[in-house]
Amino acid sequence: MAIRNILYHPDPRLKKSCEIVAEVDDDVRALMTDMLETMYDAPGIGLAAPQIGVLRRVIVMDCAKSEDEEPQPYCMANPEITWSSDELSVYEEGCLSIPEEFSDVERPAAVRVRYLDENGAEHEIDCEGLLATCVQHEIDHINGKLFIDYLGPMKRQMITGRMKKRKKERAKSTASA
Ligand code: GNR
Ligand code: NI
Repeated sequence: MAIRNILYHPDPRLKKSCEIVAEVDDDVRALMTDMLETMYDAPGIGLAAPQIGVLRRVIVMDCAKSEDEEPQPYCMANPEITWSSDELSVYEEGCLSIPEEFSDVERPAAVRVRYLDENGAEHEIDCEGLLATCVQHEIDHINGKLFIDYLGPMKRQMITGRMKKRKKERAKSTASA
């Protein structure tokens, strides 16, 4: 078990479409465990493998409402949206790979998702509310897409510009440390 480093936008690895998982083996299970640990530590409600530099179709989520509520971890390999509602909803989204930036994104309010769990068993579940938003955000990651890709070019460039500036500042402070 290990907390992994999260990659920050812009990074070419966050723009790649990820590889299908041929088999949910011990290697994939270890990846899922590390991803959950990294996500809870951050903290975040979801994490996709490319965010830790692993270009495979694996995501994890936990959208439990509060700290007192039971944890609701999901580990998914090869998640696929098999149905989307016509109804849309807007959430203010954030991303662990784009820290401190938040924007409204409109997406289908409900989706059905088919995936393999940590044992390789197939499931199909209906998601609504925050879980629906989160699972679409994570599936976008494994297709090389970020929530800022839904914004207009001006907003997207503003955010990317700020992220590049912070990347330089981080590089400077580690060089002088
Ligand atoms: O922690 C996260 N919060 C969040 C809030 C609204 C919509 C999506 C998300 S996912 C994000 C974690 C993350 O970056 N997952 O890829
Ligand atoms: Ni994200």
